[in-house]
Amino acid sequence: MAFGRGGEIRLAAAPGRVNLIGEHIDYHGLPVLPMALGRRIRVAFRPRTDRLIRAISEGYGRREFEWTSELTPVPAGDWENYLRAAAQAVGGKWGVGAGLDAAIASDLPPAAGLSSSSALIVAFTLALLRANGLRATFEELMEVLPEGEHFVGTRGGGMDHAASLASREGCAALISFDPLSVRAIPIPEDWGFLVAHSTRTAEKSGAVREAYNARRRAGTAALARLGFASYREAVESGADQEEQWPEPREGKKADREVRPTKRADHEERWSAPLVALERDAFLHVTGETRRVTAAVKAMDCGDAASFGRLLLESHASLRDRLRVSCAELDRLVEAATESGAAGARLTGAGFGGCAVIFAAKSDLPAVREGLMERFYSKRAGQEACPTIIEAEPGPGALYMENP
Ligand code: NG1
Repeated sequence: MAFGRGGEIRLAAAPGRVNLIGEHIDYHGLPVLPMALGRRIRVAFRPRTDRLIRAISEGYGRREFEWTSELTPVPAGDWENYLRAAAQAVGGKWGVGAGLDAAIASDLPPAAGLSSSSALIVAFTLALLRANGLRATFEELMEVLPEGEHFVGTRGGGMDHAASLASREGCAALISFDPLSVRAIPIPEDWGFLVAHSTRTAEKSGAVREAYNARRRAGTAALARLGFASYREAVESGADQEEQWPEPREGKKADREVRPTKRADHEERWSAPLVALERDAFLHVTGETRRVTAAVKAMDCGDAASFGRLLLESHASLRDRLRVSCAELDRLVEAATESGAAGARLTGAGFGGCAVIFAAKSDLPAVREGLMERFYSKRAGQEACPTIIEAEPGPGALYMENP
């Protein structure tokens, strides 16, 4: 090991995930449908007797810090923040313990919408716990992990951690947050998924962070202005479907106000105008929630056509309503359907990164070829090394036999 010989080396690992459907809704407490990948972050570690945490990762260099109860972040973009987030999460709930020496390896591409950063936090958290002889339940881990991610600067939801921890092999994970639960939905054997990179990098610890947080704020503001206690209540009320939602009029997009028409029993609710981004965030969130329910039904009964259509609808809503897509992702999704995919959509926060592409397993080679021809060959320099991964549903960290 990089930090000298001796002592027993132990292992912890956590997989990345791809979200199949349910985008930008986990942070509003709504159910989502990701699956864990066979690809993972692996941590080989050796417990120490002091509080020093030392880690090395190929391509990212070596870091070390003293584990204390009041860790603060180092400058944004430094990978040490993920280690600190894990130490802070463990320290906050179980107390500061013994540190460790760790070597980290990964076969997950970074900044690709596959949640490599959450996988790193999950794997490092498990390493710290194991180094200190602690066992944590899924619920306990979910109390601290999403919060730990805020330490890095993103106000994300809990989807990535839940999927990385509690997915089952061969299954998608229907994750509900209120109350927390994970239901394994078997993926039909003949369904296949590709994850393809758009060639635009979405570096979430950088500029995209504010755009992501703004979507979250707009959705929350819309809910409050409309007087709903939660999105679940808004979806159940059917308000998004029954009311008239006029398109915004002339003017600067973000400032335009829209006022849904009043319904007798909702007079109060509609008296507050929404700006366009709030309206659109509200409609995306409610629509996406319905699509998740429909997608689970489609998966349960092997209805590939409906599942594919729902993915395309999700992409259109992320592009037109939430405005988190980009030209490359839009083109990639189109190229996928032109190549025979049943559906495709951006996955993860968007603003670049990857699309998830759904097709019959037997069609995957043709879809891959079509993407080369229609998408990657048109992008200078990308033809040589396009990032297309076949996403096979693997087990979460809590169910792995060999980390
Ligand atoms: P990505 O971009 O894959 O890390 C982020 C959030 C998720 C979720 C999606 C959008 C973090 C760690 N992850 O995923 O919780 O909100 O965006 O659906 O912030």
